[in-house]
Amino acid sequence: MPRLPRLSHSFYQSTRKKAVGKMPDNSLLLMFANKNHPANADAYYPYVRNSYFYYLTGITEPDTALIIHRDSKGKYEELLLIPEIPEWRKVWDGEVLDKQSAREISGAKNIEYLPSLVPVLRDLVNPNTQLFYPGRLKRSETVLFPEQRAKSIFRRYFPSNRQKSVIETLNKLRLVKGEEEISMIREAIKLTGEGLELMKSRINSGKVEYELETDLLGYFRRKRSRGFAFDPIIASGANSCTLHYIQNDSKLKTGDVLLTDVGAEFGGYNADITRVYPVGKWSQRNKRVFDAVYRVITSSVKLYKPGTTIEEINREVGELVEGELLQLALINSGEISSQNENKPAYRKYFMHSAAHFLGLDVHDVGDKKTVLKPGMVLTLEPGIYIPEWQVGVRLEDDILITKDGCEVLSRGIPY
Ligand SMILES: [Mn+2]
Repeated sequence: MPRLPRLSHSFYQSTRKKAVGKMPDNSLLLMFANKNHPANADAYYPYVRNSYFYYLTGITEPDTALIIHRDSKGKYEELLLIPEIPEWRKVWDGEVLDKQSAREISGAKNIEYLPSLVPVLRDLVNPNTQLFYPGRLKRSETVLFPEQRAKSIFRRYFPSNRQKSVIETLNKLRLVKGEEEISMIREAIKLTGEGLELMKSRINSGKVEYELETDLLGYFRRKRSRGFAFDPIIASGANSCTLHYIQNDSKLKTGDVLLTDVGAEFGGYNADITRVYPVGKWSQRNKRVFDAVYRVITSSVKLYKPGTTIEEINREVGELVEGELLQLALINSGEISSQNENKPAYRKYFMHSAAHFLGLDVHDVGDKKTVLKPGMVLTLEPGIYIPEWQVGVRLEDDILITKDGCEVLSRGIPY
């Protein structure tokens, strides 16, 4: 049983039953899971589940709520409210919490979506209802994000001074990396490559993805890295089609692909590298997909030069992927000629951007219209994902823009 352990839903049914046993008739308890807190760019603070909420539900997802209502006759009903997650997010996050899985984990019969919270409360609460909410945690500091802190001091003590955000200025500076910054990124990439070489030699049918994860982490830490630059994606078989697969708890099987999208941190800077390896031998079909993506990445490097933009790179890489999908007979020319320009046919199998900036943040400052200049560092990451074949291939390199073109910083890491 490689999957991560969890308690049975009957345990959570029993904790709720005990809690409601302590509540008087005509009362209601409302409790929330912890929120996911943004830290940088699109990165979040490591998520910490709320222990009280977990104790009553077993649910670890943010933005989830629990209502327990005990009526005037002592009968109680429980309702779990889960976030309404749009279908497209499943492409990135894989199996997200849905009504069925929320029911299985928590043992609660009634599951609704979070937007029904207030209507439901209005329905259940009468003027005499005793309301229960979680009390103060031990540490009760007010949480203010750094940007709000400075602003609130200015507003309070210097309300009539002119005030302006400095972020745009700092973003422009951060975009162009200095020598020292680049050498940190080089080292992060070097460690990532060495870690991957070590890991590769340990790929075996029967291993679990997290075993390979610890091989990488152990190597990075021994080399003075704080660890992973971001939650590592170590995805075998069908998992390789989930763009942000991070559970890393499936068993490797002969004939699967193993997609690893990982990076070491070094000195505060990040690498972001994707390689795809076979478990055992390549199957013919998987190898065809790999070769297609390989051709796209090798012929896209020349797009990286001063004066261009990520928007332009996306357009050209998209066209190359389109050509490969035609060859693989996954799309046909009819679909291309009738396609909507904003949602080209290739998007079905290549649904993310081909590039992002890289630096202090893995998805660093700068956007798709930023004009490239020497000193900027970006990824190049074409991919083709075919859930019906249980194979996803992405290859990703890190590239420095130079005066006359670019330098592929990760060229030493074999495909
Ligand atoms: Mn990336």
